[in-house]
Formats: sequence, C-alpha cells, structure tokens
Amino acid sequence: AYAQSQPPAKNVMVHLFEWKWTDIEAECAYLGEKGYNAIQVSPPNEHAVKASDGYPWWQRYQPVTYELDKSRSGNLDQFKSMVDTCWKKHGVKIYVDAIINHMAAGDGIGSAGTSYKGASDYTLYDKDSTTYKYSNLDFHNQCGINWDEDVPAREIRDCWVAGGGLPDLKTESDWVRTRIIEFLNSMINMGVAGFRIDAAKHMNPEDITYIAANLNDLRSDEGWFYPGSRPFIFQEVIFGYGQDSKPSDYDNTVKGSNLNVTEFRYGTAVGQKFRNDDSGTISDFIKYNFPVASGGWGMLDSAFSVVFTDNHDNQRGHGSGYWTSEDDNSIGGIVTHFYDGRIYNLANVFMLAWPYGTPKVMSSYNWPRDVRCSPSGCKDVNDGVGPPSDGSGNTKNVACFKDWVCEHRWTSIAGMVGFNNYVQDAWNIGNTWHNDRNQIAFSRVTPTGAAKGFVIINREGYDLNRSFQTGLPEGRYCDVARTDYTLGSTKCDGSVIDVDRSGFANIQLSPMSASAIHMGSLMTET
Ligand code: LAG
Ligand code: CA
Repeated sequence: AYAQSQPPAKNVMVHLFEWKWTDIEAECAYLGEKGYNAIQVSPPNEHAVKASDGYPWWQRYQPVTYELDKSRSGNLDQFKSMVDTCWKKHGVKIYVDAIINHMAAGDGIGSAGTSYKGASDYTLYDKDSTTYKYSNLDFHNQCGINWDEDVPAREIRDCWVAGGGLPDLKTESDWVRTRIIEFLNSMINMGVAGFRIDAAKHMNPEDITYIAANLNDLRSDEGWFYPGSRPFIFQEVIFGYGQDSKPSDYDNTVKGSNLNVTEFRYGTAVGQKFRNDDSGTISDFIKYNFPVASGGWGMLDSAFSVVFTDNHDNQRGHGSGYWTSEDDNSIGGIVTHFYDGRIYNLANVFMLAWPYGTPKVMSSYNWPRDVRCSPSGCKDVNDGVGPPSDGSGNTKNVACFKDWVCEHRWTSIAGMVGFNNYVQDAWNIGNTWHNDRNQIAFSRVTPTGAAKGFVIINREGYDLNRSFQTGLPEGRYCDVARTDYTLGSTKCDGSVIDVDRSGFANIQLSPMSASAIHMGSLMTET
C-alpha cells in the first residue's frame, strides 16, 4: 500500500496583473486549494495617473511616493487585509512588484493626491512630523540608453529608462538606499514575503545586494513565518544578446538566501518550440537536454531562475518583446501568450512539469489588441490599455473568463500546480519519450530513482495512443491535466489513468492536449 503523500514543497507563483486587493483576497481560497505558493501583485505604492493616455497599465511603473494608500488596486487597509488573509487563512504568500530604480516622469499629481516635480521634488513619506523627500540631488543626470551601440553597463544602469523619460535614482547613495530599505521593510512588516525588483538590469548589482542585505527578516510573530526567514527576491534582468548588463551579474546570495533573476531565455525557448516557428519542435527539450538543475541552453542555474512563458511586458510587445514580421502571430515577441489558446495551455503544462526554476504563471486581462505593421516592424496600438475599468481609471471587479483571462484557473494549468508541488524533490527526469516532432513524455524522478509523476504532451493535430512506462506504483490516478481534481480526494470527476503492476499505462490523447499524474493524484492504493 502506498500512503498518499504530502507535497514536499510549494514553488509556483502567479502574477495577478492589475488585480485589486479585495479580489486577490477573495481569490486566495482558490489559490491555496490548488497549491499556489505566492502571488506577484502590482506595485502597491502611489503612482502617476495618466488620464490623457487613458489610464494605461504602465502608469504604475512611475512611482510618486512610497505610501501604500492608495494605488489603483486599492487602499492600505485592503492591502493589509489581503496579505493577512492570503497567508494566515490560505498559506499563500504575497510578493510585491517593487519599482525602486526610478520615479515618475515629468510633473503631476499622484494616485493619492501628492504633487511631484520630475527629478526634483517627490515627498516620499510625511510621517511623525518628519518629511522624507527625493530632490534633484538624488537622481543621476538625465541621459537615455542608446541601445543601438555597444552600451557600457554604466550607461545601462545610470541613464534613464523608458526612452530616457524616467528619473533614475542614485541607488549608490546612502540616502536613497535608506529610503528604499524603509519602503520595502514597511511591507515586510505587514507580512509581505518577497519582491520582484523591477528594472534590476538598470541598477548596479551591488546596490541591490546592499538593499537586500539590509531588509528585515520576514514577520515571525504568531501565525507568520519561521524566525529567520528571508524575503524571496527576484530581479528583472532582461537578457539581451551581447549586452553588458546581464543575468549572470545578478545571481547573488545574500544572508544565505538566493537573489533570483528572471530568466527570459526560458520563455523564448518555450515559445519557439511550442509555437513551431522556424526554431524546432518540442522534442528538442528531450533531445538536446533542456536544463534541469544546473544551467544549459545559456540559462542560469535553476536555483537562481524565475521562469515564465510570458509576462505583462512581452505579451504586449513591451520590455523584451520584439516584433518580427507581419505574418507572425506571436505579436509581442516570440513568446507564447493566451492568444495562442491551446498552444499556450500546453506550454504552461510543460513549464509546470519540467524541473527547472521557480515557475510564474501569468494571469492577464483581455484588451483590444490591434497590431499595425510597417517596414520597420509591428506595434499593437493598444499596448498601453489598462485593466477593465469604468472609463475613469477605476478597475472593475474580476470576472474570470470574461474581461479577465484567469489563465491560472485553466484546468490544466491549475492541475499542474499540484503536480509541481508533489514532484518537487524529484528533480530529475526519466522514462523520456518523444516522436521527434511534437509529442513528448517524461517522468519526474528522485535522486534515488523513484518516479513521482508522469506527463505526456501531444502538440500535434492527431491522436496519441500508446502504452507508456510511467515509473509510478500500480494504482488508479486522476489525470490532473484534464480534470479539475481536488488534491487528496478519492474522487476524480474526469479522466483517470490506470498504472499496472509494471508501471505501464495505456494513454489516449486527443490533438493539442496533455495528461499528467502524480503521487498526490493517486486515488486508490493496491
Ligand atoms: C521595465 N524593465 O526594466 C519594464 O520592462 C518596462 O515595461 C517598464 O516600462 C520599465 N521597467 C519601467 O518600470 C513601463 C512601460 C513603458 C512606460 C514605463 C513608465 O513598458 O512604456 O513608459 O513603464 O510608465 C512610459 C511611456 C514612454 C515614456 C515614459 C516616461 O510609454 O513613452 O517615455 O513613460 O514618460
Ligand atoms: Ca538606475
């Protein structure tokens, strides 16, 4: 008899892009049940309001103050309540998207009513009769990054990003560092468990390691984290060929905790193989040893990498996204995103099954994509459109599968989160199979050779019927890629897979679908 095991660890994050705090708080029950470890939330501090641009999503990447009351996602009480409920009731952590490289461009009035003057006057906090400000002393001289040339790292890091518009903070100065540390600690003290460091590529790695080293431990009072827990930090460093500020400059360890890096090369590779552009098929992952624990395919070590099929930038042609040709439907770059439908679904199944990095699931909203092409390339003229709103920049409540795409609730993706948890310690692959084109299968195997999960992906326009060696113990398993399965349940309202006493299973897969079973979806013991 085999006892139904507990998952060894939780590792999957979801980015609830532009969701309001109240909606996230409500969603945490679902996320906890499915086994999600953490949520990346949109920047919570006061930001620019760009009414004349139609309240674009990117206004939140222009910080005005470090006050958390109020951003487009809600006010301070709602933020605190979300952090509290998600962790204490549902075991889901909050990671904050932290914009610390720069401040808002130009002059204006922020989302909480604070006025600012670009690069010369920002009132960060006004607390306990002490006012903390950034003045012109706190910014680098204005210069834009000229990507057309061999750009030295210093220029990438000290010049102003976003076309030279965003005032670049002197993150090397004590004053600036202290303000940033206070800002991040204010959130740690509320129970926040980690940070995405936006535009990390545009800061010196030593500035980030200094800030990281001076952050508080996570909260450890009753009901919070183990004493001595460090924040999970992942730095946004977009890999660019030949560029001087690169991911391997940032994979540091501070106080025993790895500072992770966004591994954009992963999403590019997964997009290329799954989309079947000119760059191969998904069999290549098996044939050419897609990275497992240590790097390969140019990527960092698994222990330093945050991986994703797409993110809020490259799904709409921002950030690393780039345009190819008019007949390329991969608008926003060669990554795959929800517009690709089943291809995207399968790419996420692969990401959540393969033992590399800390996976991040993207959860998007719909927008009226409108791509216009010219000889110099293509652009979505609606790439700035913000979240579903009332027309005055007030975000609507989430309605999944309508204006909000909710990829994290797609059956296969949600089911694969549990798979990923249950196979955490099985960080090798085994029982590999491929058809030299777009069908693959593999087991997740522990260092001592025990299989804990098995997955098959059929990204072809025809069926796949075959007997597979799964490596798993005999029993009846719920297929978590095709069924909305509740972990630990003895019921499977969908497709089951029987593994025989020698570990074989007959599997029938229709076109563009996947199957996955794991020790946590074993429903019967024999
Ligand atoms: C990033 N990486 O280092 C993100 O990948 C990138 O998407 C962020 O820019 C950037 N950091 C700053 O946080 C986003 C938009 C930009 C937008 C910027 C500031 O992608 O398009 O720039 O946020 O809101 C906007 C306008 C620009 C303008 C600039 C300054 O789109 O045309 O020059 O504001 O006014
Ligand atoms: Ca900088």
